[in-house]
Amino acid sequence: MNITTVDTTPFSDQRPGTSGLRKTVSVFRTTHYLENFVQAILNALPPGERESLVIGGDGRYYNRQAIQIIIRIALASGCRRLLVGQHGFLSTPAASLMIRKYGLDGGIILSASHNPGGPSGDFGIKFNTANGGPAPEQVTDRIHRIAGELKQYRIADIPDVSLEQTGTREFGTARVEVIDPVADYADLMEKLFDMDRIRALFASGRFRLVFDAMHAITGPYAREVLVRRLGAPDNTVMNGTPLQDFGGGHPDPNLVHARELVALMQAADAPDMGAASDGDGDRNMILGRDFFVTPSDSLAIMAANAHLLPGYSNGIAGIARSMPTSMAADRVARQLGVDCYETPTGWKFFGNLLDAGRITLCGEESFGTGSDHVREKDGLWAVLFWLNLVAARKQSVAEIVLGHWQAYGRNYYSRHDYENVELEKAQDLVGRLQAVLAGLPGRRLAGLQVKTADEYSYTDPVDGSYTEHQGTRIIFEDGSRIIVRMSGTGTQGATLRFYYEKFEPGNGVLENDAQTQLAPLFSVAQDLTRLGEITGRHAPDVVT
Ligand code: VG1
Ligand code: CO
Repeated sequence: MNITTVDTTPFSDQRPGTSGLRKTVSVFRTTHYLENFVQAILNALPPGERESLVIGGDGRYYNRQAIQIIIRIALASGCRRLLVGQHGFLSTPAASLMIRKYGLDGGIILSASHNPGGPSGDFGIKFNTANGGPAPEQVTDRIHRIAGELKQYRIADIPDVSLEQTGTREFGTARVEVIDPVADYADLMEKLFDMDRIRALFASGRFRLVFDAMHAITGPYAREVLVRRLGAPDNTVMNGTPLQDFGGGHPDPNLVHARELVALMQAADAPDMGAASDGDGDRNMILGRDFFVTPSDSLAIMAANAHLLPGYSNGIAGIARSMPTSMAADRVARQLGVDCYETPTGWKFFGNLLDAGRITLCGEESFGTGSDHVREKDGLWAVLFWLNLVAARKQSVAEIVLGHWQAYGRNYYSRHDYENVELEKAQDLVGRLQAVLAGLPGRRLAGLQVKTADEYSYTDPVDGSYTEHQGTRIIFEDGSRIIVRMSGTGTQGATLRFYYEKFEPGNGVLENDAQTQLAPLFSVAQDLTRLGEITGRHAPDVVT
């Protein structure tokens, strides 16, 4: 195997965000751009801890070309074992499983998750460490620093490795194994859930599910688990073939982007349950008949019911949620007598808590839920969890949620996104908001008394690592919250996220529309941030 050393110039913008490095495809195709970043990842790892990797992606445009480049760079850096998903496919949760199951040093996942794909779309690289989870900040900071100084990369001179058939190719003493990306994952799901019970639910003919893979990575996984192993009819999986441009869609499972599914679920003959997943298979949306389960509620309901499922029958050790996620899960934790942790946005902050055994379930308001079965959020896992719940409780999705609200109260919740705002304006807005925080406690706004107002920072309780600037929060005496943060996953301008939450006790108004219920908080946030005046925006682009 010939290895060439190539002179290159460093890129200062290779800073991973909330979840990996995301740029447009055209940026990733800039000469040396991808090569540099992959070399920086490998250089950031101590020798001896970069010998085995899993590589795969969500099938988006440039996935296959990128994989060939990564194989060459990895071999040139001394990797001895590379597992690559067949056709280049691997969902994010399956990649996490592969790392853990085969004791690998890490994984490189090619995805920009829910961002659109295609030649003019986005591309991305996530790096996961040996625990199977997203690299923590210390590691991504090191990668960024190395990328900003990189002068050379090394690349092996080998032909393209065919990804079409599973099997092993040898290059000197190194092996490249093309593996079935689905089988191990499906086997793990069988261990966690009551497959017989779910199979009986489908066989009864009285229950219909539609799963929208949004032309992204979960199609093959959903077919294997739902159709082949659980006996659901073929037409259960819609948009099940991964496409390079996701069929022109935006593979983000929410009420706005999963329009086709939402329309199905609102029709007169709607299926009993609807679900969708995102580009790389780590997000999920759960719907009942004309009924939407907010991700925050989903996490709380999973926690309250986990003991009904085989994989969690011994109960849960604890729960974690990202800071902007509603506090519904906290109420369940209190009832169960387990700890509930609040972490910054991004799955990487759950890793230490999961590894230390402090939590079993975790989730984010952004359609992400997961457990200690892997170290990523897991879309199809969440769907199976809900299927198992429906089968075990013999209730509809809506009945389960309503019952939960009656028992625990309802945390009304909504997120408003303002996309593609000019960066300076977004920074200006956040800066001005922060400047008035100190004067807010004690003031009454829209009839609510402000309790605290601050910028969120976090000290990891396991390793003591500290991170700051993780969002601005205004918390009211009654537990209502307004949170403002800037997205760390976009590729154009800035996205401002406003998160709203208001609690209603179990004997209160439980079935109101969230937008109506939260409206007083919207005005408070708009006035405080001078949103309209600074950004010229008067309505959010996406409401979830
Ligand atoms: C968003 C979500 C966050 C999630 C991240 C990655 O980040 O808010 O909760 O972890 O996307 O999701 P941001 O910084 O844009 O708010 V995904 O499915 O990459 O992988
Ligand atoms: Co994703």
